[in-house]
Amino acid sequence: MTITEDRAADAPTPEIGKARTRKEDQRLITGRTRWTDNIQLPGMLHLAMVRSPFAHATVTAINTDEAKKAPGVVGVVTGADIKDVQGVVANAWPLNAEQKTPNHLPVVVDHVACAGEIVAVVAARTAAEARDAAELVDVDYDELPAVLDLKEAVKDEVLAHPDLGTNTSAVWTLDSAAQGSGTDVEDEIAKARDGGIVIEREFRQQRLIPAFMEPRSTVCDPTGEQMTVWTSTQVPHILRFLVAATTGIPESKVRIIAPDVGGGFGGKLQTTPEEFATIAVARRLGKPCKYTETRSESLLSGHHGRDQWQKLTLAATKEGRVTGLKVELLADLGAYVGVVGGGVPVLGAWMFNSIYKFAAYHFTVRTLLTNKTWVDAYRGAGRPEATFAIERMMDELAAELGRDPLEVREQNWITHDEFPFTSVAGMTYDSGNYEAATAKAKELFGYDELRAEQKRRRESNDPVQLGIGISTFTEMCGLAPSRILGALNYGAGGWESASIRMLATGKVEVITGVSPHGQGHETAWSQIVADRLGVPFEDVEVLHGDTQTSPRGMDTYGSRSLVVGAEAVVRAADKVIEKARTVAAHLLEASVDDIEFKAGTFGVKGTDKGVSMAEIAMAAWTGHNLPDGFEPSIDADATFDPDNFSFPHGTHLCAMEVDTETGATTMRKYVCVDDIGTIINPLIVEGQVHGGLVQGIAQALWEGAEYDEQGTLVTGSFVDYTLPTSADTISFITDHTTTPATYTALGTKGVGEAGAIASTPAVVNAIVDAVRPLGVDDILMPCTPERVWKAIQKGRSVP
Ligand code: MCN
Repeated sequence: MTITEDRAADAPTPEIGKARTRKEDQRLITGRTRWTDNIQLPGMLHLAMVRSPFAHATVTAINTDEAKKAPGVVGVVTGADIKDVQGVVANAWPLNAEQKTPNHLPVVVDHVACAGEIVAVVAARTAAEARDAAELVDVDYDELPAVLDLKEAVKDEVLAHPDLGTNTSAVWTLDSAAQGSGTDVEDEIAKARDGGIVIEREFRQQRLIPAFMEPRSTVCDPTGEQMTVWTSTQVPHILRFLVAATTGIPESKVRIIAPDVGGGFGGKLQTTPEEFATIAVARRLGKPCKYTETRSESLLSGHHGRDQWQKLTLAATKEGRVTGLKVELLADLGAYVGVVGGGVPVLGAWMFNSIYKFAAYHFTVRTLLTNKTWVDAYRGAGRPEATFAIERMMDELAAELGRDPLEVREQNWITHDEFPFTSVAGMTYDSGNYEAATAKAKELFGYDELRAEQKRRRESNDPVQLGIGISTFTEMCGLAPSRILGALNYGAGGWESASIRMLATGKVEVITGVSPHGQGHETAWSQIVADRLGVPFEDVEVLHGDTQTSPRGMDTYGSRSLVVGAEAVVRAADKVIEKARTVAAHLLEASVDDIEFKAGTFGVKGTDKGVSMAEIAMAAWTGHNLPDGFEPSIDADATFDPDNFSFPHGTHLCAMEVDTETGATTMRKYVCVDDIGTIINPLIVEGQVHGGLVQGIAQALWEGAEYDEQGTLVTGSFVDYTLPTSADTISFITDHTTTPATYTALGTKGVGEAGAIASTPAVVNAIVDAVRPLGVDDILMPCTPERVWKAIQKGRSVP
């Protein structure tokens, strides 16, 4: 598709690049919006879920008599009652045809595979009555042995789903020699064992919980011709498809609305048991129903993230050139295979090689079922895990060589003159400049000065040691392209859609297929359209998140909205310009070829004659004076499916002080220089980066979901699950370099996950760097003072 060259981007004060405050914030932060839980419908019932306290059990009997008699109760529904109509919680990314995928019923009939599974639903006039009555539902369970540990799960001695006969869901491999993108990794490792360097390490990616601000909530109104579902989701379009596909309700009779959604971080890209259960119960009772989870339910039964054991073997020459990397993963899926499920570790498969040039690469993941809450995407999904592992390995290599870790990275990274570059994993990176981002980060950080201070502290045996952590990263986001997703067995496309309606008053309505949940799309999309069409920013209205107004879309995840969704908007805008040009030529009595478009006005070249976009919109609306045969509309629709993923990159540097007597860690300085190509709104980008950084740092220092031996989530509230606040972090120094993407009109790259992907290894590398002279070469995350202290004691005791 050709992009209109003479678009209005050279308007007097371009909107793109302006740090505008977000137009949506006014309603979001002053309580003037409607979250799902605010929705009230006449005669609406409230639901409460009866959840299994056991991790693995057979349900032998359910007695609902007492609950049915409780005040306000209208119905109590069990899994058996809705067995054939409740649909299934789908897995949209089977890794291969052999994948074992347990049937995931929203309300279980007889088999409970993790604590928190729904065994019955109570519907009552108020939420309090529903919750009280849920306590009266009497469920008999026969407890079964539970498998809770990944390394135990591999042995298949205890099965999470006995009917499957194994805990292994799938094994998936990428091999550079097999696919022709590199040499054989075993050969490179063998060569390195004979005169080079081989580093073997095992890292743990602990289980995390995507703790969004707004707990999940769903309202279903089944009473009209068309069923309407309001839900706090990232994926209204995918949900509409899966509800239709698994319940038999035609897609045309399902309207899904994601009103303003208070965060998701990947946690709301799941189509949830609670959504399906609410729909099934509402249909059975014939009344609108609402279910809103408590925070504890959210932590227990919203999907979790990460949870992998990672075994890496890195081969290098004795001069420090990396030659091969072998990655073996065990990935915990929990009790079921989620919507993306096993695809999460696979998304990381192309990123373990990161910004480096290796000769050989091999990646294998074994996805395993256990009796814990299911695991799916959490901010970064697969890429933070990969970045963590390779960045830790680069530090280990530097330590082995006794060299500066930045210098070793520089020796191995792709240089800016080598782009486009096809990596050993087989991805083609379109553009990047790792040297520039690193040079800027080093300067902002005061790298040499901090290294000098570190040396002084080491030499003086200061009890507080200083460590410097590095993370030079790239990531792969902007999910599309559809063809590649298809080749990977992903069940949906990656394209995105947009429509632009030019209203008679000169205002512009933009309909986008992506569905924001805190990212500020309304503002950024308005900036893009204002520039493109030369209309005032304030005149642009962005509509999203309702499958009726926006019938086509693939929704928001994988930092895809700008690079795919907004590119579709650009293409729709360019179609509007071309239609308007024809009308302008007619009105100005000139040839179309003589019409030029600048800053919202169509003019005749070499004259001062012109007509504005708003005047053309009015002319198209009245239809009074249009060219012969011209449809009276300059509106346009477009769909965009890019040829490549988006590859943002950056360099993060972190200084940590570690008290070697107590294990306490303190962040001293954090610098991040990201390169996300063209920046649409620097203020939004700053917010995205800050949020991501805090989440990544939290994985390194504080967060971790823990289960006891019975499979009970012991970090089931914010008392036990340490979610940081701004008071726990320091002021970050952020900056950027700009290397535009080459395959999009705007040249943008995604940013929504970058901070979370890059920051975890920077922090852990810094802590390990601080205490390496004490014999420490790794610390399990989260690096609590206790773990750091124990690692120091162990390091000191190792000769
Ligand atoms: N942006 C920009 N210039 C760029 C890149 C991005 O101005 N070069 C702006 C975009 O216009 C958009 C925002 O930054 O307003 C994020 O854009 P993008 O990188 O396209 O990411 P998405 O909009 O697709 O958002 C998804 C991403 C993901 S995957 C997670 S997880 C995440 C995140 O966004 N969850 C979030 N950011 C979040 N922010 C909030 N507040 N809440 C969440 O749950």
